Amino acid sequence: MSFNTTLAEHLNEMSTLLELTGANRFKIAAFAKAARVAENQTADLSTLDTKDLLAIDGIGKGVAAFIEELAETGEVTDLVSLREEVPAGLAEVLDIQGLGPKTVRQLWQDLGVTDRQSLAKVIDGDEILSLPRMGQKTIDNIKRSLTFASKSNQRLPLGVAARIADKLLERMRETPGVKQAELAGSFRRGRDTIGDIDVLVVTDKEELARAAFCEADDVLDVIARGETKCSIRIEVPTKKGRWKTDPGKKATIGADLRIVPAESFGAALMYFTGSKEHNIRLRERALKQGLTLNEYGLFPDEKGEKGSPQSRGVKPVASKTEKQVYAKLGMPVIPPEIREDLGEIDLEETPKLVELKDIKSELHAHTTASDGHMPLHELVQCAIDRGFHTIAVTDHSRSSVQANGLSEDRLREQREEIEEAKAHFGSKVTILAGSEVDILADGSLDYDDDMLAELDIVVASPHAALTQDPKTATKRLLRAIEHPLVHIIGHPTGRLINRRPGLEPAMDELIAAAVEHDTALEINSHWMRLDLRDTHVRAAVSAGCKIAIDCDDHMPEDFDNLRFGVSTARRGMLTPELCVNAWSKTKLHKWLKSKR
Ligand code: DGT
Ligand code: CA
Ligand code: CA
Ligand code: ZN
Repeated sequence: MSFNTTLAEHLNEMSTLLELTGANRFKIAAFAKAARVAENQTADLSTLDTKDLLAIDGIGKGVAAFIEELAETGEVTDLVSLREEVPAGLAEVLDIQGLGPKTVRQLWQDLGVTDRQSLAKVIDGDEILSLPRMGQKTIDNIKRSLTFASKSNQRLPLGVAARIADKLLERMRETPGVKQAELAGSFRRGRDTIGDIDVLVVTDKEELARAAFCEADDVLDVIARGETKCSIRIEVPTKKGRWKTDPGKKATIGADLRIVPAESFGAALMYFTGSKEHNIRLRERALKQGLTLNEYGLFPDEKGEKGSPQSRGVKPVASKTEKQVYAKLGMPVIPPEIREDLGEIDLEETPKLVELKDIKSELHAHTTASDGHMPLHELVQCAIDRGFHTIAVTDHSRSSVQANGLSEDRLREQREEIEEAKAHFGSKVTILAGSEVDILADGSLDYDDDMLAELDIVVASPHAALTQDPKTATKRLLRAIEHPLVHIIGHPTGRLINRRPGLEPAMDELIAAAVEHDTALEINSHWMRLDLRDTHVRAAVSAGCKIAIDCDDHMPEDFDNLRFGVSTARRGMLTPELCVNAWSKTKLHKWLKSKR
């Protein structure tokens, strides 16, 4: 993380904490403003002296001292003491709609509220009514917000859960005695949001595995520490990215560890991967075959016998690997992503779903010309490093003012820069001159057709007016899909997971039009978007619609989001044939040219 980013987080946190301790409102505002200033500075603020800092608009004496202390020591004493004073959970309470800092402060000081849970406890009591400005109506509003907030915050976006899951798996695999470790549950199935993380291990040193799981630094709470099952709550590190995480708001996620015997690892992995609905179908199928299936294995069904087969010492017909269990059920191995009881039980063979390694091109990426953080050369190098044969440069169009969208003049200038980059990189990669052109509210595009026709690739995306009614949204998107110069519709609904629902167009109409006009629909791989979502992909694939899986890169790390796009694609049963990014260079370029 850059110093300026760290600084902005500290400044934001300072501002929030000052608010909660009832500080002077000018001081609160000064820190909040400084946070925005810090984010937008190109110079590294840790390298500036006091004079230069004070010369920046929005940085006064107090903030300058704050910056210098942070640069020198890595912390700020004022902030540290405020953190000790204010319970960490209060920031979350402050986030609840209808609760301002004054009220939150009172709830804390007078009623001992320190987080959402303790607020939920006092909300039904009489004491809360004694607070100034607190009537039944306000209380009802808070209650409603509290339930909504707990609902939408329960599940973490896949990409956020991945930060914990990847680490947890690595930690278990490195623990002495551990023979096998796998992630299961919704994470393995690649769902867009995760309730909790499930980990399975086989070990001959059980106590070490329990300790590795329950005693790591990021464990906030151990809910259970049993022989074969442990449950913990983990703190999720916040990361600054394109979508800011709220200052001071600590996300947490639960994780379950199961220690299972080596001989039943496959059966356990199947059971704990789920989904529950898929498991139920499998058990029905087993019963029809005179077998019984549980997390220990597939057993002969001895009707009338009491207790589980494993407890009676019955030998399973299969249990060690998933492959063996599925085989004995007379089924191909079902990829985890489609274990959702949506027809996969009847598959005759394992479908050849698209894989991470199939992806050979990136067709939606930004540079510093608009709101990206990578200069053109860096972007191209990232694509080369991933082994891609093609990289498309698709900066924002003029209407995306907040994203520094390009005027037609600037877009033409960029073409010159792209020509220079082509000469520089030679045959290492094909660089496409493109645009992510805004689909305006009425479905028209943000550049003239003449301009669009000059580009190698056009990704058209909705960015504004995302609360349109479904009918208007359908018409709007249909117009873009039908446009002869458009190749791909970027993040078609504009949803942001847990944040905004986005457009709700008639997806079947869009898909039919996309097939007819040979336009691809995008799966935007950013974990905040995953748009198209899995169900849309599924419908699109069954209609034969082309799909693009792109990362919409703004910074080098964004390329790593591809795995989330791919799991969403797999959940939609996408095969490499329909995925334009999985095509060879020749095939891809032929399609792109067919629209010119
Ligand atoms: P999540 O955590 O809400 O994102 O979703 P899952 O699918 O990871 O659910 P979780 O963590 O409650 O359980 C993991 C898997 O364990 C689940 O997918 C299927 C299996 N499982 C758990 N409880 C049951 C149950 O009561 N019946 C059956 N058949 N399977 C269960
Ligand atoms: Ca789970
Ligand atoms: Ca679980
Ligand atoms: Zn974009």
